[in-house]
Amino acid sequence: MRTYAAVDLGASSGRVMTGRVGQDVLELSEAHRFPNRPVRTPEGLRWDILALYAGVLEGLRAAGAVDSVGIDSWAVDFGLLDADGALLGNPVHYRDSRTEGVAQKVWATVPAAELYAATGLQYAPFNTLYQLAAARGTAQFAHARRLLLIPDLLTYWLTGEQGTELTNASTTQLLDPRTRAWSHDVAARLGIDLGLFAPLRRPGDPAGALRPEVLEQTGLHGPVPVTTVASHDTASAVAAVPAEGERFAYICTGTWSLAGLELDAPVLTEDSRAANFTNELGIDGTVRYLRNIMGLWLLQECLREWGEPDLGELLRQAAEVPALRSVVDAQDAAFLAPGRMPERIAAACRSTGQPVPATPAEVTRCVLDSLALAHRRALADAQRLTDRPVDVVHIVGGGTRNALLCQLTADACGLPVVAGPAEAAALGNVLVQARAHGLVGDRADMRRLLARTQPLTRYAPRGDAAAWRAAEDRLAAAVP
Ligand code: LFR
Repeated sequence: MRTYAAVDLGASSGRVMTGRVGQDVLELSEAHRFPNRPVRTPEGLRWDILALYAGVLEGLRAAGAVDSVGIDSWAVDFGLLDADGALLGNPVHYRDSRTEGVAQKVWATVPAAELYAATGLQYAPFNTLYQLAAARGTAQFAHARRLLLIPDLLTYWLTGEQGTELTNASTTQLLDPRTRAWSHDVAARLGIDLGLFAPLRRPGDPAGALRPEVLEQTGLHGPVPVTTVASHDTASAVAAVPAEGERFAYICTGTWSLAGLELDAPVLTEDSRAANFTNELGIDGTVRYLRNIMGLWLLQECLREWGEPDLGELLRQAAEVPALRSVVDAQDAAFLAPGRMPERIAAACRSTGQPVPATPAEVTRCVLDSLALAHRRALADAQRLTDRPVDVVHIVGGGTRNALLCQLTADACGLPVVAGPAEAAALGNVLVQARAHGLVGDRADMRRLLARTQPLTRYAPRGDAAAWRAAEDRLAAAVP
C-alpha cells in the first residue's frame, strides 16, 4: 500500500488530497481545502498565487508522510520569471479582459484555419498564445526569461526544478498534437520565443524532490519525490473516467463542462474547427477531443449575486419548474467574464424571444436545461465529426453532485449516464503517480480499479427526445 498527495487547484478552491493505492484499493481523503480567491487589482484580474502556494504547503503538512506529490490545476495560465528565476507579478487570470480583440490581430499573421491545422486547439480568447500576444510590449514581458504554467510554477517552488508538462502545454496553442512537440513554425511566425518554455516533461516523469526548506515548512521528512502528473486538471479527470471499453463519451463538470471523446489521433479538419472542438493531449498518447461549455460557472455566478442561498433547496425548486421554457447558448463566450450573471442570462433570453426567467429557481432551471442541451450538442457533434458512436456518457467532477444536471444530461443525450467520481482530477493525479511507481498497469487497469472502488450513480434517459430536439432547433434558429 502506498500513499500519494494530489494537489488539485480549481477556479474557486484548491485541495490537497491523500490517495491510498494498493491491490484493489483506491481511497481518497481530503487533507486540506482552501479558497482560491482571484483579486481584481488596478491592472486587472489576477490569481493570488502566494495564497495558493501557502495552501499547498499547509495541505502537505496536513497530508503527512507520503510516497510522492503531484500537482494539477486549470490550464493556459502562467507565471513569468526574470533572469534570476524570480516571479514577475501575479499570474493573470484567464477571465481577465486583456485578450479582448487580440485573436483577430494574431489571425492577421497566422490565419485561424492555419492555426487550427497546426495546433488543433479550439478558439478560446484565453489560450496562452493570445495571452502572450496581449502581454507583448509590456515592461513585465520584456524582463521575462521563463514562462511556467501554473502547476509547473508551483512544482518549481517546491522542488527548484523547471519543466513544462505536456498535457497542459497542449493548451497553449503552441504545440503540434500530432508530433506532441512545439510548433516551431507557429511560434516563429508570431515572434514567440520558445526558449521561454522549460523542457517538456510527460506524465509519470520525475519532477524533483521537495526542497529542504519545504520539508522544514511542512514538517515532512525527505526525500519526498514530486512526480509529473497530467497537470492539466481536465487531463487528470479524463484519465479517471471509470469507463469500460471504448464506446464512451465523457463530460468533466465543474466550473466548466468539458464534453467529448478520447481519441488515438487528433482531428484537424475544417469541419472540426467550425464546430470549435479542441485536440488537447491526454495520457498515453491519447487526444482529448472536446468542447468547452461554460459549465456550472453560470450557476456559481448567479449564486454569488443572490447572496449564496441554499443550493439543495434551490435545485429542488428548479426541478419543479417546467422544462425547457427558455434556453441560452452555454457555449457563448459572452458568459466568460464575472458579474451580473442573472441579468446577462435574462438579456440572452429576451434577445432570443423567449420567456425571461424571473425567480432564482427559474433562472437555475434555465441554466441546467441550457447546460444539458449544450452537452447534447457537443456529444452529437463529436460523434459526427469522428464517426465514433458511443453507448454511454460518463460524467465526472463536481457536477456529479448535481443530480438534476446529470438526469437532464441523460434525457438530453438520450443515453445512459454514469456519474462519478466527483474528485476525478485528484484520482487521476493519484493514479498517474501510482503507475509511475509500478502500482497499477495500463490505462484500462486504472479504469477497472476506479470502476471497482468508486461509488457511481446511474441515470437512465427519460423519453422526451422530441422536446430536446425542438429546444435545440429553437436555439439554433435564434443563435446561428
Ligand atoms: C477546467 C479547465 C479547462 C480549461 C479551463 C481554463 O478547470 O482546465 O479544461 O479550458 O479550465 O484553464
